[in-house]
Amino acid sequence: MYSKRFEKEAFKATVKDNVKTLYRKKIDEATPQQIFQAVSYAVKDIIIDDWLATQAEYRKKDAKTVYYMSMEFLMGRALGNNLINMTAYKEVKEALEEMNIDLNVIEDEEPDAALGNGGLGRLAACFLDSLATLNYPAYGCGIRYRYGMFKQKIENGYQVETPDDWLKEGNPFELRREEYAKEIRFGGSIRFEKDPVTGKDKFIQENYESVMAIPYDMPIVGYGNHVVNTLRIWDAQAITNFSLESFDRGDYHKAVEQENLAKMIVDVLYPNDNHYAGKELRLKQQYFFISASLQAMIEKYKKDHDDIKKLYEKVTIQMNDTHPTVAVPELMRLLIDQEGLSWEDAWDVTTKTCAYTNHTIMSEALEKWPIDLFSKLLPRIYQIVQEIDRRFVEQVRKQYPGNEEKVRKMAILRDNQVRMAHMAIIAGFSVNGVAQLHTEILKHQELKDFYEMMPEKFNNKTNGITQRRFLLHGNPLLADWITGLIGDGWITDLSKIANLKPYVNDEKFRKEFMQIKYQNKVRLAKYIKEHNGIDVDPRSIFDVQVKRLHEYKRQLLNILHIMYLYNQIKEHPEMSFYPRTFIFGAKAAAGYLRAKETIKLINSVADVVNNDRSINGKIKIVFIEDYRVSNAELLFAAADVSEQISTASKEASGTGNMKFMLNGAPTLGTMDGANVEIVEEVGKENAFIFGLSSEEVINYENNGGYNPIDIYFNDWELKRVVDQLMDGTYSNGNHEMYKNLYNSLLNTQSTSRADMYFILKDFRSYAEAQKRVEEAYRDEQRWSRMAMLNTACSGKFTSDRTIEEYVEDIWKLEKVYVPSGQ
Ligand code: 26W
Repeated sequence: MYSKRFEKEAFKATVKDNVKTLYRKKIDEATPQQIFQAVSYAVKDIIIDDWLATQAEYRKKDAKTVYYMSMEFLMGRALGNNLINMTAYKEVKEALEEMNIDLNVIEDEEPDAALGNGGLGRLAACFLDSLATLNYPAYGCGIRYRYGMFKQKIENGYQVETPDDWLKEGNPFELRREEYAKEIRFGGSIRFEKDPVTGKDKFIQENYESVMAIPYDMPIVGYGNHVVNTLRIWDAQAITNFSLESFDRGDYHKAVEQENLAKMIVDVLYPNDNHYAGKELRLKQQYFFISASLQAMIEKYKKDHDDIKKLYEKVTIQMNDTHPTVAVPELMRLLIDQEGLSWEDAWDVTTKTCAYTNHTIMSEALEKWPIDLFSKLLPRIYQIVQEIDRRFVEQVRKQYPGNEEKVRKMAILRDNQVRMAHMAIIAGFSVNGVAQLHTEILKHQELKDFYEMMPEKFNNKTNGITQRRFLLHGNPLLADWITGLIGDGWITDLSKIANLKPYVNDEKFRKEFMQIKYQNKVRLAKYIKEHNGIDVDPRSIFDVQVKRLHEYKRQLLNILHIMYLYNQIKEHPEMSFYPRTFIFGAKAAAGYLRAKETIKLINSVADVVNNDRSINGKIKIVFIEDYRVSNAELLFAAADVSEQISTASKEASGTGNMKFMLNGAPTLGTMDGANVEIVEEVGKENAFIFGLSSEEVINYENNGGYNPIDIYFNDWELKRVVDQLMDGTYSNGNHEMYKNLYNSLLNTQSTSRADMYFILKDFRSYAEAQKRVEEAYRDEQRWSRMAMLNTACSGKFTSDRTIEEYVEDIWKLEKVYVPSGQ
C-alpha cells in the first residue's frame, strides 16, 4: 500500500524539495521544526489523492453520512498517527534515518491539537479514527479554536496556565476552504410578515450582528483502507465588505466591532470539564459552529437530492453531550424558514435526524441557559424552542393528566432557564449513556421521567479507544511483540487480542511481556529525568493517575494515602515496603480552587518525600507537567497500576482506564463507569476493587450525605494525615495553604456537604486494596499473569466496537470501499 508514493528515494526527494521551496535551505541546514513541516507536507500530498477518491466514492454511492457534532476534538498529534494509518510509519522512519533524521524527534516538533478538555474530546477523536478505519462516511464538525487547552506550567508547586498557541508555526495538515464560508447571525429582533405570494408566515431577522464561518478541513486517515474522512472545524471572520462599507461611512466602531466579534468567538476553548459556567460567549460558539455545519450539510444534501423531507435517509446528526443541542432548533429554523417546510414536516425530519449522547450525571455540568441571555442572542431560535416546549408540555399533560409535577420536572423552559438536556432528549430519536452502569443510572435516576415516557429512545454505548494510537503508535515494542505472536489482525479487529490468552500460561512469554514493560518504564524514567529532574527507579511499581483534576476523580484520596504511607515508613523504617513511584498528571480548570490546591499539595508532598534521604527512595512522587495526548502515550505504555478511583456513580465511563488495560496495567479502582465492564472482562482476581458501590453512594446522597466526623475521630492514622493538611508539614509552616481541602473533608467552614466525595469513607478500603497491589506485585509470576491478561482481555474496549454499535443501533450506515486514489 502506498508503495509507489512512499518509495523511499522519491519520498526523500520530496522532503528535500519541500525544505528548499518552503525555507530556501538544504536539508542539513533545516531546523527540526522545518523538517517536521516539510515531512508533513509530503505526507499530506499523498493523503490528498485518497481524500479526493473517498469523497468521490461517497457521492457516487450516495452513502448515508454521520455528522458528529462536538465542541471538542482532542486530536493530539497528526503526523505519527497518519503514517501509522497509511501503514507507512516504518518505511518513512527508515527513509528519514538514511537522511540522518530521527522520526521521533520530528514528531516531537508537532504541537498537540488540544481542542478539547478530556474524555469527551478524546472520545470524539477516537471515534473519527474508527469511523474512517471501518469505512463509514463521517464528518467531525467543530471549532477551530485559536487557542486550545491551556499549557500547564508548574511554578513553585502551583499550576500556572499559559496560552496554547498551537497554530504559531502553521498547521500543515489543514486545508482552508474559503469557498464554503457561511454567514451566522446573532441578536437583533424578529419581524413577522405574510408572504404576499405564498401566504406563508415569514420571519425576518433585523438589526443583527453577523460573522462569516470559514471551514478548515483536516484529513482523518483510515487504517490501511484508503479512506480519508474529514474533520471540519470553523474559523470566524468579519464580513469584510460590510465592514468596509461601514468604514467608508465613517462607522469605524461598527467595523471594529464586527472584527472583534469574529475574533472572540473562536478565540479559546473553555477549559472547564464537567462544570457549566453559563457564559454568553460559549453559547455564541455553540450556535456559530452548529449553524455553519448544518447550513453546509443541507447544501451538500441538496446537490444530489431534491426532497428535503427525506434528509434523515442520508444524514444522522450525533450530538456529543448537550453542547451542540442548539442543532435541534437550528435545524427546525433552516427547514421552516429557508426550506419552507411546515412545522410538522420539519419536526418529523429533525426528530429522525438528531441523536444525543449523555456524558455525565454531575448536576453542575448540566447546561441551563438563562432565558434572557438565550432569547437576546438567538431570538428566532428561542421562538422555536418555545414552540417545541409548548407542544411537549401539551403531550405530557395528555399522558399524565393533572400531574403538574411531571410538567415542572420535564419541560424545556422552566425557572427562567432553557434546559438543553431536555431539548436533546425530547427531539432526539436516540439517547445514550457511555457505559452500562451510567446508562442504568440515567434510566432509573437522573432521567427517570423521560425513560418512563419514552423508553424506546434509551440505549447504552460503552465507550472505547483506538488501539492504533494507544498501542500501535504509543507502545511499538508491545505492538510488534503481539503481532509476532498472533499476527497483525488485532490492529483492525481488537477482539483478536484474546489470542494472547494461551501464551499467558507460558512463563517465557510472561517474562518477555514484563521485559517490554520494563523498557517502557525506562523510556518514561528518561522523560521524567528530563522534565522533572527526578531520578525514578524503573524497578519500582509505577502507579499512575492521569486525568483531569476534579474532586470526584479523587486525586486527593491518592495523595492522602501517600502521606499515610510516608508516615508509616517514617515510623517503622524496618517495615517491608515495595518501592513505588506515584505518578500524577492533571490539569485543573483555572478557577477551580480546590483542584488547584490539590495540585499544590501533590507537589509539596513530592518535595518533602522525594528529598527525604531517610526513606531510601522507597517512595517517589512525580507530577507530570502539561498532561496531554502526546505524553499520555508514554505514560500508558509504562504504567504498572492504573488508578481509577472516582466516587462510585460519578465517572460516566472513563476511557483512560481502557488505555491502561490495553497496555497491561491492572486497574486499582471503584465499581464505577466502565471499570465495572473491565472487571467483567478480565475477572475480579485481576483487578483491585475497593470502596462504596454506586447504590451505596446514591443512597447516602438521597439521605443527605454521611458524617465523616466519626471516621475522623476513630481512625487516628487517618486523622493524623488530615491534620497534616493544616499543621504546616507540607507548607513550610503555613497553616492556610490547604484549608479549602481540609474544610471540604470536614466541612468546618464550607457551604457544601462534608466530604461530598466519600474520601474518608473509602480511605481504609483503598489503603487495603493498595496493600493487595503490593502483595501481588511481589509475586512476579502472579503479577506478570495479571498484567498480560489485562492486555489479552481488552478486546471489548476498542472504539471500533463502539462505532459498530452506534452504526447498527443508531446511525444505520453502510460501509463504502474506496479504491486507491493513485
Ligand atoms: C458545560 C461544561 C462541561 C464541559 C465538559 C460539561 C461537561 C463536559 C464533559 C461532558 C465532560 C467529559 O469529558 N465527560 C467525560 O466523557 C467521557 C467520554 O464519554 C467519559 O469517559 C467520562 O467519564 C466523562 O467524565
